[in-house]
Amino acid sequence: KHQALGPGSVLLRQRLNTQANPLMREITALTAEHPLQHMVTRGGHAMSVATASCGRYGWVSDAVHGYRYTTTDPATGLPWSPIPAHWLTLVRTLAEEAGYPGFIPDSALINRYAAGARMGLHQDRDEATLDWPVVSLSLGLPARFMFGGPTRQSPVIDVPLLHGDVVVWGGTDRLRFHGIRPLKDGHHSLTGPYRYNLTFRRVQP
Ligand code: MD5
Ligand code: FE
Repeated sequence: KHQALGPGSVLLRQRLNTQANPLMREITALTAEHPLQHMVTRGGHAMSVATASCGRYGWVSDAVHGYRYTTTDPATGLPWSPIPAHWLTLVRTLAEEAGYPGFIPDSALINRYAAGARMGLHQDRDEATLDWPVVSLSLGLPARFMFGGPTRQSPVIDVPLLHGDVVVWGGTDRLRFHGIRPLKDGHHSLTGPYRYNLTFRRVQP
């Protein structure tokens, strides 16, 4: 049930059950207000993953400024919507199960992968504090997660991430390189042709 992926990382396989349907409905509502966007990296490449955020801080990128967190959505000019209260409760429980009690995220990133979408090896280090874990929820189509090490050259292990899986990445694993291999096409009864990934973070201490 609780599988250690690394010294600070825990995979909670198929942890989401009845929560998956309401999560998907709320994703649909949130992304109606804050449309999923293919953010552009510094240098001008559009990402294949489409993203939106909620919470006090949202993760954005554009060709001029690169990756950063903002309090307003560049697509609409509006403040990001609050993280739904029951998401906060769920995520706090999941983090506690993984050994990180008291987690209150101030940012939730919604990643949508269509067939062929991928995320190259990277570190999550745009946050002003690295003391808290990242809690990641997978919905819909399966993905192959690449779990690397402290450098880009470190060997990578492949971990399948399936509908309902939760991973909590903390401690010394917080800065490991990681990515997602190109999504295979398919159909899922809840998400259709997509994989959704929700990642919850603490951006400001
Ligand atoms: C995904 N998303 O499945 C992943 C899940 C992202 C991203 O990578 O940046 O949106 S979060 C995976 C993660 C986060 C923090 C640390 C580690 C993995 N790690 O140490 O391997 O779309
Ligand atoms: Fe990441």
